[in-house]
Amino acid sequence: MTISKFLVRGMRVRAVAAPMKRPLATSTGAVSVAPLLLVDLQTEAGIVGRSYLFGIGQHNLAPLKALVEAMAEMVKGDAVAPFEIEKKLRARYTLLGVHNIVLFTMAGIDMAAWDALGQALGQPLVRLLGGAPRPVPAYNSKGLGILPPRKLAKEAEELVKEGFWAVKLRLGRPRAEDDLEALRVVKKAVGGNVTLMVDFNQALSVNEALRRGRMIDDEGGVAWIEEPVRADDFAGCARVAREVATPIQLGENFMGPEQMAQALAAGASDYVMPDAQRIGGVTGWLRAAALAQGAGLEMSSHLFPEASCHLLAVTPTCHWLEYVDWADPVLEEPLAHQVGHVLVRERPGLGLRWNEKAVKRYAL
Ligand code: SMN
Ligand code: MG
Repeated sequence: MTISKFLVRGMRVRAVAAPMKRPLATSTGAVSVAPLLLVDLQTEAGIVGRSYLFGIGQHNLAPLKALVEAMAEMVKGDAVAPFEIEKKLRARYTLLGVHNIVLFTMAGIDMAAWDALGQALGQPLVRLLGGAPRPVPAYNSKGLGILPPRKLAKEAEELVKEGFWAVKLRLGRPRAEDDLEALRVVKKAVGGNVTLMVDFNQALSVNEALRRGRMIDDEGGVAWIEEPVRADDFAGCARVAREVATPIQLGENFMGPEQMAQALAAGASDYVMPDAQRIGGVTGWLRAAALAQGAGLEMSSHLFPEASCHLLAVTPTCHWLEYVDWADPVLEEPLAHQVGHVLVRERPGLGLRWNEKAVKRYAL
């Protein structure tokens, strides 16, 4: 098959609710099943490119599905060339605004297109991007939500026992003392050799973030403080980043590389962790990785570990992969991890294949 004649035929989109072994409560909402939209980009050559989108809530999957189907009509018959598809869709959506679910949908199509290319060329995404498969340092992010201290200690031990040297604790309880207690309990449970991140999920005012940030500085041993205040309050984030010694981490809510550039210009964050769905898929990630390189900032990933491991492997300032197993119930071959690392495999493209029986069972 010639790549120049490799054309989009259509998109098949299915909504599933994948069960989660450990529901995750954050300060601003809980996730107890993983609402996923499975995107199959069908090509005229018969190859199917696959990706998934994470809806956060099940009610978000219907509008996402409608958008994927609308965009599928726009790119029908076009070459499977992700940069060209991005340019076309951005132009078509400029008047509406390339944000939020419009951007997520574009990212889903982008990732599926890159996956199709990888399959057509028989290469894993990491090789398509000029890199080589290698283990990527990962933290176990499947648990440690807003839980009572007794449950936290047990869960922290379990997450480490699964074979990781880093975990992330969610904070943002109404009382700072309760966050401090949770932090102490988890630190004690995992011991000094385990890297510990904390995530406020935007729960705090700037003043409260300064107070709790100093509290965490005094306590010590925290690798980063994630999203202490509203994620798009770059001035507020910058103030917290300046005045708190522990590094501030932002990124899961960067809506495309353009917004990440604004955050960096404002000095809003010490580290960055884009989300493949919000940053604009593989294409958006590549641009974001160059921004992080230019700013000299360590770059981690948010969710989407299957795509993120390829992307981090070609990211100049690669830091940590956020490991979750939330898509595993619908995957033929879930991502493998070993001694604190996720392994990038030699499977073509992103390496996603659906377990069709499971897809049927969890269909919405
Ligand atoms: C998070 C975001 C979205 C869903 C679950 C958890 C959290 C993280 O902010 O960084 O893992
Ligand atoms: Mg987070």
